[in-house]
Amino acid sequence: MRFLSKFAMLAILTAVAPAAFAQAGGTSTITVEQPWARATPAGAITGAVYMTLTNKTKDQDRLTAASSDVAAKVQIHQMSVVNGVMKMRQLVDGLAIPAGGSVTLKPGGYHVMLIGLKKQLIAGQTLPLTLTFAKAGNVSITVPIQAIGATQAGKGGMGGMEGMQGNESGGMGNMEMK
Ligand SMILES: [Cu+2]
Repeated sequence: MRFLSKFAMLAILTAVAPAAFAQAGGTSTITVEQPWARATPAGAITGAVYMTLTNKTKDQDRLTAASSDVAAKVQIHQMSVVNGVMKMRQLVDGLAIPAGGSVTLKPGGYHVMLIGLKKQLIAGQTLPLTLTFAKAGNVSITVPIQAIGATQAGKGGMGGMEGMQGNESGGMGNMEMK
């Protein structure tokens, strides 16, 4: 009986939470803070979106997919330095958000990759993004676009050389896709 009631409760939470509480910026269980995207040079075919995801539940959740009107395809990526070379790979199993914890997507690390951009990402504009979580369901957000050199939300321009050295926005530079 205990098992049954626990299961029933979980089923109700799972069914109700995303629909009832979904709003820009998160659900009752997941919040999305400080989302931002990097502006892209004209003609760029890829872009990147960053944010902080916080899981307010006692169970791990997982960002499993994303989509946006501005890109043909959206993937969850991780960038890291392997033998001195920046490499980027798709997280095919998604990105785990620990119970009661946060994960920050930022330049040089995790990011949501926009592939096959349908329009240039221009600083000062926004783009729509829908994130899909294994447990929390879909979260649709509006992402502000920051200047190309930006390195964090709200700080435009003058982000140093990072923007020019083959990062996940703009040109693919010296990165290798796995
Ligand atoms: Cu990427």
